[in-house]
Amino acid sequence: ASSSSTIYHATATAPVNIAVIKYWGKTSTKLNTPTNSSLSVTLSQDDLRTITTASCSAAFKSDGLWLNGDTHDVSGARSQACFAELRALRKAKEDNDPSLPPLSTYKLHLISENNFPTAAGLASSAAGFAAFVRAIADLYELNESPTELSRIARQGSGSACRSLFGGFVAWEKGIRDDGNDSVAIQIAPESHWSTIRAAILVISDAKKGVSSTSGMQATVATSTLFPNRASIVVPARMEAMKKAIIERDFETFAELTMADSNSFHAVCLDTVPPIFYMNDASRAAVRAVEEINRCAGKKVAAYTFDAGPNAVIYYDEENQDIVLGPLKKATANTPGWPDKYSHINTTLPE
Ligand code: 2P0
Repeated sequence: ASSSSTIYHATATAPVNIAVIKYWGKTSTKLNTPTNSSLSVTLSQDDLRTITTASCSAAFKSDGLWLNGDTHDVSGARSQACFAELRALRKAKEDNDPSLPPLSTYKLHLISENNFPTAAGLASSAAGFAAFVRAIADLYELNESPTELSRIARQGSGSACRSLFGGFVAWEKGIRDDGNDSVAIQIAPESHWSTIRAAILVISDAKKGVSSTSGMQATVATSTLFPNRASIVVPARMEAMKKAIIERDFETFAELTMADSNSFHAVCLDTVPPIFYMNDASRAAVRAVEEINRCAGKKVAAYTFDAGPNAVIYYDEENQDIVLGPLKKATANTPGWPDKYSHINTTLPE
């Protein structure tokens, strides 16, 4: 039995994903639709994740979100779009089954916690909005597929759509004007290639200087390299990357990952005014990986950098010693390399 003070709740987690083919650029800022498709690897829940409890009650006075104990504004268009979509799906369920409590009419409270520094270029918004959508969908007992929920999470933060799945995930940019086919699909589950590892070198946990949203809009508006990247380079890479993943071809995976990170940071530099996300320590990590691969005589490690200086290094677990040993040595000798957060070694879920 329910009363006006009944509180309904559900808890969900979503891991961080790290793109190997980068999302950078929007065709619509309102719909959060991208100029190019992207592809990522979802990290283990045990390593970097957001955990969110969604609750609702007739007694709640307003919608609210608390992240790591601080209140966050949910009046923005992105949070509101997610709330509206999820409530509409719940409302349809209630219309079909009048015995259900009218949760769609209640205000929502979201309590969220990250187990990693927020806004440090570690894709906190991706895990955040994915957990936000997943928790409310669970609270509302929605049966929508992860792909359908990804359509909603995309409106919160683009990269969040990819965190609805584990394993290897593509965000297909879609061709519809309403954005409804701009969704995530799983290319392969984590079990397909469970020996892949990611080492995250946290060079700085400071909040990034240029937000992704404003940075990508500036790039789209001013970079002359960007149209070639979005329409020619990335579409070809998406196909090659899917093939490399299906075939568990680490060398091709590594080549494409490094090339796409460099292409993304090149269009950032080509933006007016230029955007610098990588720093001297980031470049030292690049040189260390290049040297590791040269010594191995093949590509055993791949670096990638997001909208911040932190390095993510992908490798196959069989090469752990030849990758992490020299990487630790090289970074220990680098001026400006931080003592804290030196390495978070992550594994994909089993
Ligand atoms: C990615 N990044 O594919 C790329 C690589 C950063 C560099 O997705 O404006 O926070 O919320 O849609 O998703 C960061 O962009 O941007 C991002 P919004 P988001 O992971």
